[in-house]
Amino acid sequence: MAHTSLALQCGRYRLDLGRPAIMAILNLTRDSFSADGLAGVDLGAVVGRAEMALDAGATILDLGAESTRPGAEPVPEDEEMDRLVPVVERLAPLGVPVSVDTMKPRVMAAAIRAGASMINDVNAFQAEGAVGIVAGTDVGLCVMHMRGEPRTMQVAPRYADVVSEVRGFLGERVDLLIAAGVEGQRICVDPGFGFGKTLEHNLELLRRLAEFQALGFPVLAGLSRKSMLGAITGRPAAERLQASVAAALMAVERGARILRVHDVAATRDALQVWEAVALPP
Ligand code: HH2
Repeated sequence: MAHTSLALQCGRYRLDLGRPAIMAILNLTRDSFSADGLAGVDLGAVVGRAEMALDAGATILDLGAESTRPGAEPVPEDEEMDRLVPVVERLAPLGVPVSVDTMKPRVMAAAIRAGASMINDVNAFQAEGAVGIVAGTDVGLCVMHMRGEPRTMQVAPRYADVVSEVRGFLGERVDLLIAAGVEGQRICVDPGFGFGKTLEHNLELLRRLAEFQALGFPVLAGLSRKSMLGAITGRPAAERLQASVAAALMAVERGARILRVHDVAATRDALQVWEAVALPP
């Protein structure tokens, strides 16, 4: 089994993953912050939320301007860029990597120019030109598995063995990135909970998450408030904090080293307990 690196290089930052890191989700989608569309992102509010997330223990900020919820419609490229670029410029000086969650190569390039240190692509850099854009930079990359595309991905997804198929896909994408010149230390991998998977697929992925360590890259897990937790608990997204923390801990127990979460403070507390037990001084 390959040795999983316990660090991630994101531009000028080297994230030590000896202890799991928290990536805070900051959504710039129209429904989160806006009133008036393109110019509707309230920069002050986003910066305030980012600072709160950092105070609470986040060490990566993940900005997204296009919802990838099942059934979501794509956001036009220019609109996505207009929402993201001013925010990246404001957050980049805060002293932690700013990650941008996008599938679009032009948006990736604009985000990197604006100061992003990481690109989080739920489409695993499969869009034409995406690999070329990120290969020529020094940013960190999150390579995630998705079956299909957000509009249709939850329509009857099937796998013979979800873990080996998702892992095989991630391995191929990583090989391709490395062949294009990306240093391995810039890569992390993510099985993509909820992206073209049934509840049973998601549970199997979490149960067997440790098998992803064989790829040799840090594993990122995004379980926060996901509908799989709603299916289990019967609760709406706003009431899934406890379920999210439970799922995050199970992911860490199985080797995840970056947790993408909405609720940073609660996740931090849970991780501190886990660290006290699992990582004695
Ligand atoms: N999940 C969402 C978006 N981006 N990126 C990674 N690497 N892993 C994930 O699991 C992941 C992701 C879900 O997106 P959305 O439904 O838009 O909501 P939110 O961003 O609030 O989680």
